[in-house]
Amino acid sequence: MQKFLPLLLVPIMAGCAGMTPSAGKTVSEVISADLARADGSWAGVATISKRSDGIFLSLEGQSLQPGTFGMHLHAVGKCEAPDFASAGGHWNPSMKQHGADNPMGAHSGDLPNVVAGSDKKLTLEYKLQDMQLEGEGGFLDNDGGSIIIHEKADDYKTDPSGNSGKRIICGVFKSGNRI
Ligand SMILES: [Cu+2]
Repeated sequence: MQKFLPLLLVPIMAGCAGMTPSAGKTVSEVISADLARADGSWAGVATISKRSDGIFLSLEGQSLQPGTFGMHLHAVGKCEAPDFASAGGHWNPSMKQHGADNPMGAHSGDLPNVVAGSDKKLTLEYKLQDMQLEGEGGFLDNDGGSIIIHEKADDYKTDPSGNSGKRIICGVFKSGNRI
């Protein structure tokens, strides 16, 4: 099991150190994950930012086939190709079932589907409603956390993964790549 250094809050004031947060929002912490495909090629960057107005996930992906893809936060910060099974199941500290449309749902790591257009790019900024980064059950616990993009759209109800198919892109969030 991979161990990470104790988490530190890195104060970053709006407007300095090259950060360009939304006007008037103080960013207290940013962690990022490089996204890679099973063949190792780079697919973009995902970022989690702790801001004065909440915790946000941003995503910039590239070179995808146009389409709609399921995406989730997974429980383990390990992306081993080719199937990325090493990332474990969805981050689910409250032991619910999958999907916002599932009466027994949802996982804390459930996210909206993402859409790549004809430019093959993905762009997203999403407020994580149910995010806890540190502490007991936190996303960045000792084995870290990851983000996975799947080959198909998530139906938002089928346990455990919304019928979203194979894991095609994976990225690891961890303390060591905070910026
Ligand atoms: Cu998933």
